[in-house]
Amino acid sequence: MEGFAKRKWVAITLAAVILPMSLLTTFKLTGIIPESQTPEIITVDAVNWNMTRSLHPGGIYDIGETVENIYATNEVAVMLRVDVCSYVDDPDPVVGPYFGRDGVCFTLSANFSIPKGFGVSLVVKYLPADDNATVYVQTSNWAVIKENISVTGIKWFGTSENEAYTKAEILNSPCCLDTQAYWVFDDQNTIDHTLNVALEATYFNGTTYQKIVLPVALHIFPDAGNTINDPNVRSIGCGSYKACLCPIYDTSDFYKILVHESGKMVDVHMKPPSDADYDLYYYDRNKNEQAHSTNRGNGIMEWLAYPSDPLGDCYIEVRFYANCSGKYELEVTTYYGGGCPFLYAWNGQDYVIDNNLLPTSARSSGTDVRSSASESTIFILFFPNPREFQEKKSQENFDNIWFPEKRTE
Ligand SMILES: [Ca+2]
Ligand SMILES: [Ca+2]
Ligand SMILES: [Ca+2]
Repeated sequence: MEGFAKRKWVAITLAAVILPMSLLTTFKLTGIIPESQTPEIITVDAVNWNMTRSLHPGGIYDIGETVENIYATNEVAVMLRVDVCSYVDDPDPVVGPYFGRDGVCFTLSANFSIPKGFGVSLVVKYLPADDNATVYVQTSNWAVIKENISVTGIKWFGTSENEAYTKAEILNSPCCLDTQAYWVFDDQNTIDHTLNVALEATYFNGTTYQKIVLPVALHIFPDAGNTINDPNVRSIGCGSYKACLCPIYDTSDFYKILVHESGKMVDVHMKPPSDADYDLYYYDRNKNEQAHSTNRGNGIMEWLAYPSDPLGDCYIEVRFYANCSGKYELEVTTYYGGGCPFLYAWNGQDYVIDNNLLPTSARSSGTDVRSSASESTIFILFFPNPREFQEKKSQENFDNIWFPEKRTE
């Protein structure tokens, strides 16, 4: 009897161990309980944003720009949105997190949604790329909004050697994490900075674990020089740029445009703040002014186009004229324009390019614009490039067309 009882308990013990293990294995094999595994990592291309700093002691600039990186399939949707709110220049030395240093305040929103399977975790990482900047993540309750997640860890400051982060467990789908952070610079407006922000979303899709990595890279550059011979004249190519101007300290920003292609036009737009009047100037490689766009009035966009010089760099100046400090936007493009500024004119049947204009007769230089077309020609619209014209022309309602500048003669 004793031997039978012992065998019975051994059998029960074995069953108690083996049966759950078998069931566990079965459930894992059938996917009822997913086996924990190293997730497959999908890294999306980074979305970049840039701005230059200003030279305005005590100045606060509203930036109001959004940078988004999104990954969306039938399986999952993940989004990282960074709203760059403001730039603060040399603030009060006793008030944190800046303590007299300049920096950028931004809010961040991490969103996750999955129709099947389940989410595991959201991790937001902040990594300054250089030694002269620090990132501070807001931990106050008022600055952290959570839906269907549980925050499991925050490292509230980060340097180039130790990233800051917010880690959260996903409780349900959809879920989101909204928070705020400050990117603060230790240098005196002399070096470039980059902050790499990334959202890592891990989930189980019913078959395997996946991790989506969504990077956003923020770039901040020193103020562009106030004179054409300043060592901080900023070299740029085609693209969109943001920067600030203010009276007294930052009255001009000079850019060197690196386009050395024969027959191409350099096309420059500048949009000032709605409460400021800024102007645009163009200089050749010998630093002689060749064109300008100097409309009067707040918020008026400036535009000019000029043939690129295959032998050297040209220069662009954005100059403060009147009223408020603020952020302007600069856009540089190039196109083959036949060496002359052009406009579109109505020839009685269609809109056609009329580029029989001298380079110095760009409307921004104030010279009269004349056409070689027939007397029936009616000047209708000024467009900076053919692509933009075709896009606008395809719209049915011409009342909505954007006019870079209306002819005033
Ligand atoms: Ca500036
Ligand atoms: Ca400047
Ligand atoms: Ca102006």
